[in-house]
Amino acid sequence: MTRKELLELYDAPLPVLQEAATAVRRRINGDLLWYNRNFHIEPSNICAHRCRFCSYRRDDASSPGAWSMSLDEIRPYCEAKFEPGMTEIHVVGSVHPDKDFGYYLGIIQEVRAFADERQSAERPVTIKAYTAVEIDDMCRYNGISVQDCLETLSRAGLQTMPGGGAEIFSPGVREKICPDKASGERWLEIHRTAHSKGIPTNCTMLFGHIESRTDRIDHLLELRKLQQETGGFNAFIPLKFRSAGNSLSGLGEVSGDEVLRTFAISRIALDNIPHIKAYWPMLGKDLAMEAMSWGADDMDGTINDSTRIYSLAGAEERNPSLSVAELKARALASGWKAVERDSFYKIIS
Ligand code: V47
Repeated sequence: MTRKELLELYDAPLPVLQEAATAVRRRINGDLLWYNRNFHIEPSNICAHRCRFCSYRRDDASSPGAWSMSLDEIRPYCEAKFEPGMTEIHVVGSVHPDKDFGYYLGIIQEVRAFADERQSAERPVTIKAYTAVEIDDMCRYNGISVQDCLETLSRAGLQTMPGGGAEIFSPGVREKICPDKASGERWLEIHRTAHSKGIPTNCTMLFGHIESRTDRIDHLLELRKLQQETGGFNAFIPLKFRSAGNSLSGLGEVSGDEVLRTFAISRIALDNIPHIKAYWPMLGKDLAMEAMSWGADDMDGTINDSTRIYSLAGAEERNPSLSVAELKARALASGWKAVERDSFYKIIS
């Protein structure tokens, strides 16, 4: 669909939009509801950047609520969070002003060594690590190319990348909400390079702050274009802006209807990306389940209380954990068939 058609459809009566998105969802994913078993490592929240929507970042070690893990702390953290059968470790944090490439590489090496000991032949553990923004800063601060950076991380064990840092590609909006980090063009270039090296990635959009619906559609169309070129995106994740504890708090938050409309438009605009993820720690479990009937097909994972980015921004889930039993029961109650996947959407059970 064209930009104009998508913009018109955004305003269609809710049942029309829902039916259109569900038709695409069913064509691509049938009645499956995908999930995985995973935990996150957030090595630090001390960050060189000052994104206005972020409630998680701290200036330095003396700031209240700041943390920073040393390499020696990575393994004990993995020991505490890993449960037998988990298949993914998601590593994402901040751009620490004092850490060099050796630190980020060291984290991957530590996590890989831990995962190699704990994984089984049936359930290998995948490392999904570092947003394009983190990669951009590693390259700039350490004078290395994106190619070399990704090759080195991939040799150490990075297998796929999360979709964070995309925010909204519109330069005007980016200038207002996150002026000092990688541009939209740079974000796309880094994902293009990852795909060319056989590293699949996810993509995201942060919506519900100062951007317009047109900005969102332009963002989706850029992602669609890159996917047509590379085929390297596994999943798209619309991230609803949560307003607590950041400098955009005064904006409040968009309604549930607007969230569901955005999921529906995303599913329709991005029918060349196989999965739309409703990330439950951000949306809350109820809205994430509802999104399944508006184009989404993937809930992300069990998490095991290992992320703080969203609870600090006001998300309902203070200590986010979702058991497989609860997930299956919720899926069944809504008429979906829960399937456990690995990081590449191969069915595990
Ligand atoms: O880029 C930060 C977002 C992202 C807020 O790829 C906020 O599987 C809403 O991308 N309100 C990082 N959103 C997280 C991310 C992610 C998460 C889970 C799974 C995957 C995946 C990727 O979080 C940031 C930013 O867009 N974010 N602050 C906030 N206040």
